[in-house]
Amino acid sequence: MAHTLPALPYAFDALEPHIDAKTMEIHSQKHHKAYVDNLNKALEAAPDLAGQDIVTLLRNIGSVPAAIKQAVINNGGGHHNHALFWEIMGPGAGGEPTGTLADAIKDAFGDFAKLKDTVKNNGITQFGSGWSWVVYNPTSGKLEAIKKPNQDSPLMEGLVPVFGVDVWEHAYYLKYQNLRAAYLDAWWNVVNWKAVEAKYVAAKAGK
Ligand code: MN3
Repeated sequence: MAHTLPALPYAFDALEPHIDAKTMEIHSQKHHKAYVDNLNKALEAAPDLAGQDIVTLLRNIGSVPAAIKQAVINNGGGHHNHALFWEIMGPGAGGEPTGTLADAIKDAFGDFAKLKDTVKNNGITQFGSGWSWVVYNPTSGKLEAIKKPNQDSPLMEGLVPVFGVDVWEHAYYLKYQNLRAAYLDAWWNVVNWKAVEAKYVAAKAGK
C-alpha cells in the first residue's frame, strides 16, 4: 500500500493574502508530492514496512533498515509534516484558541501571547531549513514548543506534533523573500484553531 498525496482541503488561493496561491500550489503539488514519491521509492527496499501507516513508521524509525533510514526520515517526515500543515491551516481562520486547547496553552506557556512569541522565536532562530513546532509530550502530559531541522519529525522522539509552521524558504520566499519574521507574523492569520484543538485532543487520548 503506497503512501499518497492528500488532497489540499481548500483552494490554492484560500490563504491569500497571507500565503499566496503560487506558493501553496508549488508547496503542495511539487514539494509535498516529491516527499511522498521518494518515500514510496525508498520503501521498495523494505517490503515488510510497506503496510505501515506514516505515524507508525516514524515512531518506529529505529526499526527501519540503515540503508533507507535517512531517506525515510527526510521523506516520511516531509510527508507527515506537510499533511499536518495543510490540515491545521484554513481560510477564514486565525483568532485565538478556545476550550480545552486554550486551557492547555495557558498551563504550558502562561498565555497565548507567550506561546506566539516562543513559536515565532523558534522559527526565526532555526538556522537553515526546518520547522517550529508545538508538540504534546505524553510523559509530562503538557504542550511544549520545539524547533527541528530539515523534515525531522517530532514523532521520532516520542512527541506528538499538534501544530507547526514550516520555515523552509520554499514556504514563504515568493511572497516574503528573506523576511522570515514577517511570514511568521502573518501565519497566525491562517491557523485553524479548531483543527489544532482536534489534534491536541487526539494526542492527549493517545491517538
Ligand atoms: Mn515545506
